[in-house]
Amino acid sequence: SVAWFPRKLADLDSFADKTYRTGQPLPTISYTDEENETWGAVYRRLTAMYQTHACREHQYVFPLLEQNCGYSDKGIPQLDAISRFLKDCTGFTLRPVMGLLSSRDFLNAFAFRVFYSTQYIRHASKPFYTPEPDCCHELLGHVPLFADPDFADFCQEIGLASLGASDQDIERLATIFWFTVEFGLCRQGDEIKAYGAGLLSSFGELEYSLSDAPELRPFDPAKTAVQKYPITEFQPVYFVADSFKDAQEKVRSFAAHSMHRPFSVRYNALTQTIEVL
Ligand code: H2B
Ligand code: FE
Repeated sequence: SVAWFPRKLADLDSFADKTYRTGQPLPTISYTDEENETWGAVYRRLTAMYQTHACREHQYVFPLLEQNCGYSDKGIPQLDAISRFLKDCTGFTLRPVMGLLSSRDFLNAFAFRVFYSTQYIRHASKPFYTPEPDCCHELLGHVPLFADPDFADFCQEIGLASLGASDQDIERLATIFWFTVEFGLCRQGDEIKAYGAGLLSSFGELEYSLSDAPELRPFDPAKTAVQKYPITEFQPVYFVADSFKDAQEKVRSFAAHSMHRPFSVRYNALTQTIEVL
């Protein structure tokens, strides 16, 4: 028998704080002036770097978020408008979450193109540092990429691989997630650009990651999955993807050949359910 894992969208309602239910509008938050100012400071500093450091997909989507979702340095945009926009682009939707989920729950949600987003913001006394995800990280780092079809497919591939996976394989997928969705670099023409949200939401590490200091290696799931990494310092090693399509193919092959899972899964987009094969 196979351990429980979510097979339909509403199964995700048992994750997180259990107050959000599939289909409900996302809660609107009233942010204080101080919170909006912190957002503004981070926004101005990061957006000034995106033209030179962010991958082309991020640069393409960002103005669309300004036009459609209220992105600006004037205040923190609301999840509901962003989730609707993403749904139209790639079928991705957002759910609110109050803190960290387990790796398994967090990754499982990607199988359904669902991303758990925090809504709070880092403290005003340290606008350029946060040890935990906050709305600057989610909305400036993650959200733009979820509007890209190839990136959405890539994320879902990791999510599908995580369904019913052993604890050890979840650990390996979480490490792949770390070096791609969080800290990934990609090749674009003869340049290297950032697509990882941990880079796109950190002024200092975004600069550092594209300098001569870190070591760059080609993305290869079997190797990337076992790479050790620090969580409170800049990464000594980054992995470079050739494209999101290529990265997706590599993760798919990794899931089929290198994971210890006695079944495979397929997503039925019409019913938003998982079929076990
Ligand atoms: N939970 C939440 N709410 N946000 C995250 O970014 C996050 C998480 N990251 N749980 C996960 C863990 C990540 O560190 C990997 C998959 O373990
Ligand atoms: Fe993140």
